[in-house]
Amino acid sequence: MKTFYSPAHLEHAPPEEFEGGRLNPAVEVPRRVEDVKAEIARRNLGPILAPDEFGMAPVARVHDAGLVRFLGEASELWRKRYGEDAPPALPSAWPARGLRNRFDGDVEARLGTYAFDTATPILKGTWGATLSAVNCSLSAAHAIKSGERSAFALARPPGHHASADVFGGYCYLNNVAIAAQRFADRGLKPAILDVDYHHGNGTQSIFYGRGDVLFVSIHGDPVFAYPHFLGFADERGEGAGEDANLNLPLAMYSGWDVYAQALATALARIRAFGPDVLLVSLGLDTYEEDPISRFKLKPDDYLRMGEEIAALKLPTLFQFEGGYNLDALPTITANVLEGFAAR
Ligand code: OKP
Ligand code: ZN
Repeated sequence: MKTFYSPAHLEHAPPEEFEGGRLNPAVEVPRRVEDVKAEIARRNLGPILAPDEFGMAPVARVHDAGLVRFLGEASELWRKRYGEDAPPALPSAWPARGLRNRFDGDVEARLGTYAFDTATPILKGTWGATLSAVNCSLSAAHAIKSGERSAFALARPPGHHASADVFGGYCYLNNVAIAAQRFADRGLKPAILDVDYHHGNGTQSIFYGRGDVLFVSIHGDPVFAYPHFLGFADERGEGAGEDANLNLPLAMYSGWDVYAQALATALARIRAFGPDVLLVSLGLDTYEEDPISRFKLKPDDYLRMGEEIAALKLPTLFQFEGGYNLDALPTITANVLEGFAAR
């Protein structure tokens, strides 16, 4: 399997994150991708390639122009205002109910308008890293269109929490959605399977009104899990997208027995949709010792996950998303890819 990787992600290194009202060290860090890359090389899972440049047109197919412009200029505006050595840009106020969204405001106003949480700081290198991640996804899509059975976009920041015009959840642009749209624009019918512990609210919202892209997600029930405000089972799509959205929220501490059943349901729905290509939002934060999540998957379960996905016999793009146990992350990520390749 070809893996696409760019070192540009190293320039996006958030120092810290609010958690439980306190500042903790960040978990979405460069080492995640660096160590997975090393494991892929160690296990000889295939070539690790630099992405091609695809420019902004594929991004504009998914994202709002105002969000894209803001992400591109936010760091500079922030540092002009607060100084070159200012901490990363974060919102401090949001246009909640009764207030006005302002798409043309200053950097403080637009941080509130475009961001939905405080977990997603904008640093000097954030935009470059974000674009490199998109290019990895598009390169993986291109490899699959050229006949590869599978490809892995090993990139960060992740993307599945970013919607057309809102960023958050460590995500700025939605890598997997941009790749799925690319397939759709080339006449292929995509299905997206999101196995990250957190619901892919951004991906869901991008395709919610569309019947040409299926979105299926298995995740911690938003009753207790981030992102809190989307991901419930009654969200089934709307209009032309009715029944093209399937959420499978699971209870706290779910292990492989429960998870495997949900995965079987997800795969059956994907099969029934009859897609030409599968995109997997591959979050590895379902692991039993993930520091921010509460599922109980074990290392060998990820081999099974890869095998089950392979049984669909679809060209498959794996998109790296979450997963924060740095000791286990290389092993469990490579296990999915190896399980897939073995079938
Ligand atoms: C990104 B991905 C709550 C902190 C929430 C954000 C989690 C983002 C997960 N106090 N932190 O889906 O792995
Ligand atoms: Zn996650």
